[in-house]
Amino acid sequence: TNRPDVLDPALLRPGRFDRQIPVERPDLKGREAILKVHSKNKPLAENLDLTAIARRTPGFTGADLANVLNEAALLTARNNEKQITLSAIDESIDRVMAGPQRKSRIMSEAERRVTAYHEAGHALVAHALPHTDPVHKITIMPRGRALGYTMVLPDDDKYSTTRNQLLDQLAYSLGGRAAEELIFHDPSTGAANDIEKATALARAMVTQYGMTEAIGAIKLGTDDSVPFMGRDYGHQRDYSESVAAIVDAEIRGLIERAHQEAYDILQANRSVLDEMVVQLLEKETLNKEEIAEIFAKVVSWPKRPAWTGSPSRLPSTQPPVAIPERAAVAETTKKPRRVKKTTSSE
Ligand code: NHX
Ligand code: ZN
Repeated sequence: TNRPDVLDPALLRPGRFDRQIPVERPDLKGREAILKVHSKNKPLAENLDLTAIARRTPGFTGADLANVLNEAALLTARNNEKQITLSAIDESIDRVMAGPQRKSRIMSEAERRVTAYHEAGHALVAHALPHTDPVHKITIMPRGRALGYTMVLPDDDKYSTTRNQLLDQLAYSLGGRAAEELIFHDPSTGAANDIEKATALARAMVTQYGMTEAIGAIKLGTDDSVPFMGRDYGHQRDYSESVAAIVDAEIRGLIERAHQEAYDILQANRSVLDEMVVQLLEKETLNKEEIAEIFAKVVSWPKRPAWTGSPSRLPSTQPPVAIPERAAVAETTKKPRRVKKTTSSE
């Protein structure tokens, strides 16, 4: 069941269903193993690396991964090819994530340009901020309901997220809207989904993660991810009107600061933004290497000051203990990237 919360407690007493086994989304290793199972009877190109595919599909379920391989097989057959290549897999990952290409949707040059600035805005903000995942792909090819999208992908599976990572994510989400404002002074309705995501994230930071000073480490409201029987999805308020006003002010503050941050980053890197737009209008889709080349000149944005949540909790000036030598060496030989990340953080 997805709803253990509504089971009769009598069912869950010892001797009945007395053990709960959560089945979560697969991690990197799990995804690789699932891909192995579903690719068994499919003709994969020899150089196709299942680990690489697993890396590109964080958050995918087993069913999503099966779908990716099926779509890739169909695309391959449709193109009269014999073997499933990485480019077929790439297209099918995009399909599963955002829907099919809409080649027939005719976009005016003016709309393509707005889309290009919007996506370049997301990507530039993500690149400039220190706690975001690398930008993997940018496209202004319409797909599903979207006119364009920007994909960031972590190098490794992450099991928890810090406040700075979330603040960067907020700014990145608003980067598209900020670019529309900076360049055209007349924002579009298209950013609705970005705004919805940013608002939900800011609300969670305030009411679930204890990441603002005015509320502190208090959980507010009943869980809104699980619908209660017969009731709608939504936030059930279990706090007073006056606390609700503070929550609203904190959400507003988080969004407002992230929006400004995004705007400032774009303003400070205007020539790179324009260059990205020129390339997008010409090539439609840019991959990781092409993106890195254009972004080489981006000014890295400074880290935020230390934060403990209260002026009476002083951040320690004494650094944490070093990561044990053994672990560091083992990681260097396997995944050099991860070591770099952990040792360079403050
Ligand atoms: C429309 N779509 O509905 C057109 C076709 C601002 C350049 N009139 O933020 O495409 O305007 O970074 C999930 C996914 C609404 C839910 C995408 C709900 C898109 C997408 C509206 C780019 N990229 N917006 C974006 C976009 C649009 C929309 C969604 C969704 C645009 C933006 C959609
Ligand atoms: Zn957007």
